[in-house]
Amino acid sequence: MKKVALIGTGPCGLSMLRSFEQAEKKGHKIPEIVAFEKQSDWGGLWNYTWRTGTDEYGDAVPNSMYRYLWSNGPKECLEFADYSFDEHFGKPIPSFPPRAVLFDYIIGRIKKGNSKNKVRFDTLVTGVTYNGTKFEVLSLDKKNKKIHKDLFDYVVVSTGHFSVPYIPEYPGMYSFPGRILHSHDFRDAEEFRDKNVVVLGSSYSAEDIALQCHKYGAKSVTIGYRHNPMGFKWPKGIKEVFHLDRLEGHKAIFKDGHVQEADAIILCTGYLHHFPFLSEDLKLKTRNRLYPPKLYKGVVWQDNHKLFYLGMQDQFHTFNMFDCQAWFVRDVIMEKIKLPDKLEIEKDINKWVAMEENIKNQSEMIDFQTEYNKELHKFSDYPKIDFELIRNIFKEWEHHKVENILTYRNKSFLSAVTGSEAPIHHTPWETAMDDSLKTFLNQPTK
Ligand code: FAD
Ligand code: NA7
Repeated sequence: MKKVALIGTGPCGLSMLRSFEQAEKKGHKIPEIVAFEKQSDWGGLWNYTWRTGTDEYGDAVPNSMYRYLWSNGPKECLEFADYSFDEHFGKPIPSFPPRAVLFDYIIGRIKKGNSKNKVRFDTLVTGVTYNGTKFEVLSLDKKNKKIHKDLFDYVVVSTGHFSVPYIPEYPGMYSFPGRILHSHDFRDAEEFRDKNVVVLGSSYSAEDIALQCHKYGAKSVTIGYRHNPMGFKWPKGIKEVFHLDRLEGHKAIFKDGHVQEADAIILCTGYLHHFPFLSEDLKLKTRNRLYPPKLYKGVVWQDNHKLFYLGMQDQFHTFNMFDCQAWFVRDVIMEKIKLPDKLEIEKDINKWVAMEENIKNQSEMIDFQTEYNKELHKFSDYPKIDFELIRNIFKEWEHHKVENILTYRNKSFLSAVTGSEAPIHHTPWETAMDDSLKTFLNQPTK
């Protein structure tokens, strides 16, 4: 029997487990799957921890999510085609749920089956090499401090790429008298109440952490962008200025001459694709982009077709894209999808990379990833889902953000899976301080 190693059980790993489970339900014989998860539970980034730095075993904490994190995109864009929000919660829920609600949803689908017994928890994969016919996988059982060596026919890497922070240094950091942290270690905006906060970066983390700090009472938030400002209509108390030049004592001095007193610097400077466990010939090397090179259909390693990566793209689409990827990979492993020859593979990769390199704006980024998702979807029996509606929802969401960055999360959309309409949440996001599942779901009926 073929053996598959699945590394990581965040949303991508769970999509992989679900895809095999669905094939088995339809009567197909599936390979043996061993999933490795370095945390004590599944769910990846959505499995919140207060910890930063290292865990109780000295292993790096992968989590980058924080308290009060609400979905930054409409839930209708990430809904599973085979398990709707309506099915999970028994009723339509608002479009922008907090983290705990999305965690419940992700886990809800996989909990229904018996995939958990395929997972070795608290187990860190420390080495993967290919010997010409098989992959040798070394793993560390963190609890019992035992190293295991197993052989596999296939390896699926689903270890995420928002766990290892990219931390630049600016002059003056060495002697800055306040706190300097990366968004990876940001856990609670309450810490910055009444503080002057400087946020560096101009992408999703910078946007959301600036808003969080503002919402929870920071005295001021100054965002320093390096290339392009986000340019939203920021509320009073948040401003966006050009590129940090240096810190002098408590002062943050920007290249546009702006000077700001700062108590804390939060580096929202992104993450590294980091695979210390993979041998060089198997290692994906990329920045955060929509089509990392060397991956056929975004998932099959060009140099070894028995190695797969899930979710390595920059992400507009998430959970249903991970599903489309997992269903595709499953069918390659189960030989239902036949890969074309090397030349065809190279041509296909080059086509997508070239298309990505021609993208000029956010709207085209949404179009690109929607087309990619539609392309993958064609190959497998992943259930029907209206990607055209999702494309339009993403574009509307972008407009809502431009209109008012504080209120975009109060909007509602139609499900691309069930067609049902999300209710408007009972409390506007700006004033909703309690992000618990109980409070969120306590929606008065119409
Ligand atoms: P992860 O969720 O990172 O899971 C990877 C798993 O692999 C982890 O469980 C980890 O423990 C495990 N692992 C890593 N290395 C090893 C190893 N060597 N051995 C064994 N196990 C290992 N997406 C949205 O759709 N909506 C949002 O609102 C949203 N907000 C976000 C906010 C933040 C701050 C961040 C960082 C990301 C956000 N995302 C959001 C995107 C997020 O990347 C995806 O939702 C999703 O978590 C990606 O899933 P994944 O399985 O690829 O990776
Ligand atoms: P991203 O989206 O990869 O963005 C990284 C940001 O960091 C980006 O704006 C970069 O600006 C900026 N950056 C990188 N290096 C620097 C330096 N040296 N100085 C200033 N700014 C810098 O990561 P995020 O964390 O925002 O988002 C990741 C995920 O988390 C995402 O999926 C969200 O859903 C949540 P640049 O444009 O290169 O100037």
